[in-house]
Amino acid sequence: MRSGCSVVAVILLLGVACGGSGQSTGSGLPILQGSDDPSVPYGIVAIDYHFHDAHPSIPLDPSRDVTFTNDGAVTHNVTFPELGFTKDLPVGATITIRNLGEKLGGAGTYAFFCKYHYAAYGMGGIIVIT
Ligand SMILES: [Cu+2]
Repeated sequence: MRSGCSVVAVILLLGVACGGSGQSTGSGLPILQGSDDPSVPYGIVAIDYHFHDAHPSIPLDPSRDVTFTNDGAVTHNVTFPELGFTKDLPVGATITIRNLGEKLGGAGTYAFFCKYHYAAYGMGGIIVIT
């Protein structure tokens, strides 16, 4: 007597790569790391020493909230020169900027950076507002 046991293989597609591939939105990517659901905040994750999903961001509605989460091992920072906004992002912390595109001034591309690691590592990103 055998017990029929079927194994279901679950393949996890992980690892949306960092550098260079951030511009392909909606072109066949099976999984977007940053949510494309306009009803939830757009999430950007800081690691050491990079901002995921901000090279550039997907085009965001001006009313979209944007979160920055530090998934790295050291304190990072989020600075938007246009806004005069600069805030430290401790390990494990998340900050939310509501209606980011409205605050930035509407359609356009806007640079932000980590003030601690921009010079040494180029730790910055681009927000695209539609
Ligand atoms: Cu940093």
